Amino acid sequence: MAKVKTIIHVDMDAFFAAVESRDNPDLKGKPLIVGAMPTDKRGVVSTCSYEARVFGVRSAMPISEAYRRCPHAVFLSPDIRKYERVSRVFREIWCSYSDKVEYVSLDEGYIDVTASLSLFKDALSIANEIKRRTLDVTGLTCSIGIGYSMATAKLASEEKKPDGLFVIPDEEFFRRLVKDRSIKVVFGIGTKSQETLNKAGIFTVKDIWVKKDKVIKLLGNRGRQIIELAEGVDRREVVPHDDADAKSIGKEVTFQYDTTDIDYLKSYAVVFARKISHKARCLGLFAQTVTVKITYSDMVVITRSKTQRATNCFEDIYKLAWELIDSIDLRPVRLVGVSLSNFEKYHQYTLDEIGDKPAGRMDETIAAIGGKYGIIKTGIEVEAEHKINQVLDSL
Ligand code: TTP
Ligand code: MG
Repeated sequence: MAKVKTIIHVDMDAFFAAVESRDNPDLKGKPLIVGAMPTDKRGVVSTCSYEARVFGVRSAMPISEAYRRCPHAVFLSPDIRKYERVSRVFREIWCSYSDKVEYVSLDEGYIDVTASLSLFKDALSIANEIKRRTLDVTGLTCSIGIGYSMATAKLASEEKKPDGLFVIPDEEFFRRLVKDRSIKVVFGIGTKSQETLNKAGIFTVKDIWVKKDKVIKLLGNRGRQIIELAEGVDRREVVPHDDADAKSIGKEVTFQYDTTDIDYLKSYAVVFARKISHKARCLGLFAQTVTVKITYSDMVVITRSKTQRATNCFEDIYKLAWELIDSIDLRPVRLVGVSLSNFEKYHQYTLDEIGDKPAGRMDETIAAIGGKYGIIKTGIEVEAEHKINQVLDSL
């Protein structure tokens, strides 16, 4: 039998908004919306204070809708650099309890404390200590979940938000807790799968348990995973990101049919650049080297790299990847990948990065208000996705 794990999931409360009201006491207790400005037609809400949530304002909502619901709120633009600095401080606290810490985003992470329990009283004491130390050092509150798996720890941290602490000790407790809840509490069920399952009459977690065949028929192998998660089984391990030891961050795709269409390859480079730029930013990493990997139809693999001033900026990454793709021998390609490596440990911000360089600022704003969530896209990304869809439709 697998060893029982104890996992802690930490999620800061109203993170961007909490940092802003910490730094400006006039904002305390007020509805505060961090994101685009109300005059910005295409912008969205990054996050808002719990006072604004009372009016129905939510992350990712169009800013115009947020303004309609809560016109008296204070609207602020995100200051990602500041949030990255704060994040580094509380991540250090997490790391003092285990060397198995996985960061999911700037404000969220998993700590596997299984091996640390002999050093500390129990998981509850660790969680309480993390909450107290985080508040002392950063002035911010967080919500913590303790579970026997990553999925249950995450679910637990959402139970008592804000400033919450909740424990899901075992499978039996989990099953009792979620039995009659909407299927969206199951890790891995997004809006699309929810719609598909709802259409087939599957609304609650219990429905998944009793209609397993239907779930598998509708979602295939992913359906099998979802059934396991709905039953409280999650085999994932916490994968520590050791910033100093991170070797590379990359994404690649193997095509169904080989291609010689260079614009198709470049379109994937754009999509990958956004993803790896976001991940590098979350980890506070700046890469000196961008690499493009190509596997040709005859399985010959080539890599082309370029080393330059360290960056994690989307625009720098895709432009370098494009240069590298332009330099390859164009014959049928089976796989394309883009990766970052050679990370600089202590990055000295340049004036361009701190200041008004339009590309950098745009990149930062997109990362803040939806890059990760795919809500806001630059023109180049829209074009790239269009190209990819065109090719996929023609297959
Ligand atoms: P979340 O942890 O999802 O939200 P939150 O910390 O603001 O609030 P909660 O108390 O419910 O945890 O996201 C963390 C930060 O990520 C959030 O402060 C802003 C940013 N974010 C976006 O920029 N866009 C989004 O759509 C979401 C969900 C978050
Ligand atoms: Mg949060």
